[in-house]
Amino acid sequence: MALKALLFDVDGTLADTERDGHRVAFNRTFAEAGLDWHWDVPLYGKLLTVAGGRERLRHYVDHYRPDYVKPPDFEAQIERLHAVKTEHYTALLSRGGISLRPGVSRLLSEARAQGIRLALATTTTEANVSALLQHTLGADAESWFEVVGAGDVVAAKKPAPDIYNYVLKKMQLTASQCMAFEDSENGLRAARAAGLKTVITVTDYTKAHDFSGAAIVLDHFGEPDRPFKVLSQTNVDGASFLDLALIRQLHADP
Ligand code: XBP
Ligand code: MG
Repeated sequence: MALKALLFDVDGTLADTERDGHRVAFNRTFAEAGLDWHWDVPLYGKLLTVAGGRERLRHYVDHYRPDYVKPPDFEAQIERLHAVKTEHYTALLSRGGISLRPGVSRLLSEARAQGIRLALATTTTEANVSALLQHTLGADAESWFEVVGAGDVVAAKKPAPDIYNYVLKKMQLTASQCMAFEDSENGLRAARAAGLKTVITVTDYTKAHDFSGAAIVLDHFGEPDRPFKVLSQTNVDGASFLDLALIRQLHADP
C-alpha cells in the first residue's frame, strides 16, 4: 500500500516540550495558586506515565499527596489549575521557549512538497499545539495539517488508539497508508493498537521505554549535517537522516 500520510505526535516528537515546557508551566501554576506542589525533573518523569494534564494532576494528588485534603469542588479546581497551566505554557512558547527537534521542519517541508498528507495525533490541549506551531514554524503552519486530533476530542487518551482512529477516520485513510511518529511507549502503544507502523524518536524521559514493535528507534530525525543514531536493529542502508525515501522503505518493510 503506497504511503499517503504522516501522522505526528506533538509533545516529545515535534519538540521536547515536557521538561522545560509543560513541567515548568505546571510548577508556575502551583506556586501562583499557593499550593506546596512542585514537580522536579525526576518526579515529572514518573508522572509522564499518565497522559493528559488534568489526568496527571489527579494522579499526583491520589498517589503522591495522601495528605492533601481535596476541596468539595476538586474537579473544578483541577479545571482551573489546568486552564492556568495552559496560559503559562502558551506564554512560554510565545517567548520562543521551545524549539522544534532536529529534522522536523525539513521533513514537514519535504512531505508538503511531495503531496504527502499531514496530521497530528496528540493528547495535549489544542491551544498548546497552535502556540507551538505558530511560534516555531510560522503563523500559517497549523493549516499544513489536514487534521489536528488533540486533547479531549476523544474520550480515552493514549495508550488507547482512539486519537489515531479519529484522525484516520477524518482523513478517510487506512492505517496501512500512513506512518506514525511518536516518542513514548504510551504513544507507540496507541499507534500500534490503531494498526500503524511507527517511527520513534526518544527523549531523555523516554529513552528507557519499551519500543518493541516500532519500525525504527532513533535519537532524532537527523539533518544532513547532524546524523541520527539508530537505536534499534533496523537496516537504514547507510542513511544518516530520516527523509521520505527512508520512511517509504520502512513503510514497505513487512
Ligand atoms: C502529551 C501529554 C500531555 C502534556 C500536557 O502526550 O501527555 O498531557 O504533557 O498537555 P503525547 P495538557 O505526546 O503522547 O500526546 O496539559 O494540555 O493535557
Ligand atoms: Mg509524545
